[in-house]
Amino acid sequence: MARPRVLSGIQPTADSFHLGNYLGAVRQWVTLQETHDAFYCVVDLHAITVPTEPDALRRRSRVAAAQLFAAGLDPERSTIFVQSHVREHSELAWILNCLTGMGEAARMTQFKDKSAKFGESAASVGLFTYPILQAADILLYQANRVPVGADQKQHLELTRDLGGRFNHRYGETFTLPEPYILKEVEKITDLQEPTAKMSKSSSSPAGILDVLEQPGPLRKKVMRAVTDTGSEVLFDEENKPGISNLLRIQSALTGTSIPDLVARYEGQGYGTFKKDVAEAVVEAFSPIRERTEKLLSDEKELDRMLAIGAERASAVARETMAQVRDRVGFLPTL
Ligand code: AQP
Repeated sequence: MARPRVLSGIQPTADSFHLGNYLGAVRQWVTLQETHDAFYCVVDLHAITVPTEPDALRRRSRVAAAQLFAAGLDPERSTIFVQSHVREHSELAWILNCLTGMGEAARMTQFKDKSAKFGESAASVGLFTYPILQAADILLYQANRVPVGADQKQHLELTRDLGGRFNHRYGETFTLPEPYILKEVEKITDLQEPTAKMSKSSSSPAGILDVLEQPGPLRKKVMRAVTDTGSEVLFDEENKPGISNLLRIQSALTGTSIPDLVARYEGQGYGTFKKDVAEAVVEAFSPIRERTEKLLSDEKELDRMLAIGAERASAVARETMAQVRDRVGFLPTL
């Protein structure tokens, strides 16, 4: 039997992924390549929905791809590619745009959050239709599962709605995907603002743990993470969001359950606990940083790996789009 297909994407919007991207997405991508036919992309078309400098985009796209390989994605088993290399993403997005209601698109909360920074009227139409492009990314590959963090749940629902609408209107064409969300790591929060999501673009440097950061600053940030009143290491999201976030991180990185961690640190105060969290983060990130640096030292080879991914992804995308064009009623090209 064919393996179920998985697809996910990550934006090249910073010079490093952060701990939320790593635990909420990338680490699961690595696990899923063992059991799934895996497609993962660096979504550069999504990155330009906010003003982006071309050289920074080029650099960040390579840095993102290198981190994916460095984190353990195997180009033999997974198809790793850059979104803009496969033209069909934009083409399908246009068709899905024409199936989406204005009100439906306006309900997407990520647009509201992200546009708040510029003011809604200054935000681009691309930012507004971002989730529709995301739906195209997923439907194009007939993905069964999409591993994401909790922030993407609403976009996955829209993807299912649009795929279902297309199928209903034009005939069965798309697989409707299920989100794949690991509850324990669905929302890693900012170290300085432990009720907000850790985020490439909205966290302050002190609140964010970057995968490519050196051990020294990583340790400092964990030690300075906002903790809560009291001194007991307890999991209590409401009253101790800072310590609860660190417990979630430590549990995900070491494989020790949260109750076992709470028992281990009983009566020891926050200091010892934070030191251990810092070590676990450094231990997880250092090998990825070193491998990323090595991959980036040979851009030609990295670009070659991405070209292979683009070719494999294009083969699937072309097949889907041939069917879509025909169903919609576009004339064939002779
Ligand atoms: N804090 C988080 N906790 C758990 N998962 C997270 N993800 C992001 N932040 C967290 C997951 O990482 C994947 C890739 O994210 P993205 O690049 O598409 O951008 P995003 O979700 O918008 O993340 P950021 O860091 O906030 O990026 P910017 O600032 O560029 O918008 C997704 O699966 C996401 O769920």
